[in-house]
Amino acid sequence: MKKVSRVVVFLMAISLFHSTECYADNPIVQTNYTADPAPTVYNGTCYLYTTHDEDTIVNNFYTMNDWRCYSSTDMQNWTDHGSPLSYKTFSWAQGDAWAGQVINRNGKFYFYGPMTRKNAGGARVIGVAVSDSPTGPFTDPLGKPLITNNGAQDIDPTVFIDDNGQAYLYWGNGNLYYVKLNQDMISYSGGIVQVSPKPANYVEGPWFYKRNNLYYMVYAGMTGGSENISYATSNSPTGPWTSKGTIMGSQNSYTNHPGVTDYKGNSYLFYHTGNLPGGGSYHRSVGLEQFKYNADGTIPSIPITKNGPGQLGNLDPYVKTEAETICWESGVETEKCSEGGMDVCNIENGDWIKVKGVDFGSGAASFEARVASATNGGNIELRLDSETGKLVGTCAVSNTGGWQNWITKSCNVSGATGVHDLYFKFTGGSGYLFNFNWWKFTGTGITPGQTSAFSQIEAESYNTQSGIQTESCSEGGENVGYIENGDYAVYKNIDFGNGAESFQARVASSSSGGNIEIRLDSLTGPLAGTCPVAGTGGWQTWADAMCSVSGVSGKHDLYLKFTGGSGYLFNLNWFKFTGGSVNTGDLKEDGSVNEQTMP
Ligand code: FUB
Repeated sequence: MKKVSRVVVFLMAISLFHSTECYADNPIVQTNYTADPAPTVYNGTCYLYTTHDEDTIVNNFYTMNDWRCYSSTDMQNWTDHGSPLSYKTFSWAQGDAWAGQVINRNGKFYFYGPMTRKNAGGARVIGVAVSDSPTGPFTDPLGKPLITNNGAQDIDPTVFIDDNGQAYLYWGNGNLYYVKLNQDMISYSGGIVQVSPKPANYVEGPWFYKRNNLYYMVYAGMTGGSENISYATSNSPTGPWTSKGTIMGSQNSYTNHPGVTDYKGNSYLFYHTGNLPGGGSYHRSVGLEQFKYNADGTIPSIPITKNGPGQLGNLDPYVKTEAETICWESGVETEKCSEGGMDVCNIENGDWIKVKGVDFGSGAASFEARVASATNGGNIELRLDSETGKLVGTCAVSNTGGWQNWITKSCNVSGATGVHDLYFKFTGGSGYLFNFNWWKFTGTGITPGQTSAFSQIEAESYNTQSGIQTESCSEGGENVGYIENGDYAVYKNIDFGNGAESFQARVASSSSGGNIEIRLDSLTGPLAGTCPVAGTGGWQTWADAMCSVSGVSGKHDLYLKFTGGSGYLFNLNWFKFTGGSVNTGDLKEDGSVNEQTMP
């Protein structure tokens, strides 16, 4: 969605929701105007495909070039996957990327969508595209439309595979049509059938599915000059259809459009309204409501709410989360990220992101953010429960040399325990401040005394760090990498009990290595030992490096300070201390490492 003045957003939000809760959770996407929702569940995640109303409306009509994809595992925080395809995916299409749907068959994802055809007088047709991933990219396997029937009416395909493997494609504006798709999902057998009689007040936007042996056709019907959502049922996939009435009206939009799915044992209706600031019939936004089928399988009337459904479980802040996983935001946008996926961009002073229902458990100690900036940067304020709520940390971001030059910044956190809505409030000077790719908190650790120096400690479980990054490790999980001279990692509250005598580190290096200085309680604190790390022949060729330590017992904050020459020194997967003496590799006792234990 194009940035509008924050004052305008505020006033519009107040007038829209007539409530002090201006920042409600419907519509579920605020960075774009989205319409025509099409959900599908795959591998435990709910994927939502939408159409996209462009910010700039041309000829006072639907201005739509691409489809978008979002996903959620809690139905409140939605991750933006960008655009998996557009009308330009189809060489024969000239525009009008209208309501589509994606279905998974045999590990492939098939998208069906209407477009206007080039050199065909504006005729609408339906194309099919295929991908190996729910988030695309999709390609056109036919190089031509799949459905060309009645130029004005061939829109809004809905697809369903019955228990016997027969797939059906229904579609149509004004009239409802279907074909039986072949197993390949990109061709059909038999003719195009027009449904007669069509369901009562049928206009467009059909959504076809089956539940408990009953077939449902949910669709956009018409009453009182704007579209409602109505439905019909049948005992057969090809009808006849019994009209069951209207389940939802419309709000601030001429059209409405259903997408129905079950997810984690609940039933959901996706729809669209004109309820974002700047919204209307050509600036629509997808909303979401949970509902319960009546005992006889009928669908109750479903009101449009501002809060949407309940959150399905809390979000874990201690795993890496995409910055574009958003419940609500103010002012930011998203774009393709050079590190894959999307990042949050166009961040200006005062903008913010809300992430709902974050469980900090017994407490967070530090925060990491993957950021990039071509300007002077700014700050990420970490606040609880509102954008002006309790400040639990501030992460300063400086210039990184480019909008896609990514670094990981970390900062201390205190006072974040239990479940809260987490707000990232962005502050700084004027203009765009920085881009934001992902974030992660680190906990205060287990109860003091439980982090034993003698257990294997993952290098990436640090509380704070300087200069390093995490990456995926060939031995599983993650390792710390990109270590340069002077970088360090801090592990709080490590219990050395009655005393440690040796240190063992799992390391890999494609260069000549460096040293790990083992220091207590500060970066310049007592030096308990220095562990030399030699080259191992590769950044993922792992070996054990060892050294003796002395003068360390009881509980300390452990500082691992990395020293060496220029460039990247080595990677660190894990480390641990032992109570006995070790072979340090200095077999000749000449002060240098003559051998390290290889894997
Ligand atoms: O979004 C463009 C068209 O408007 C869709 O294809 C219809 O269902 C209606 O929502």
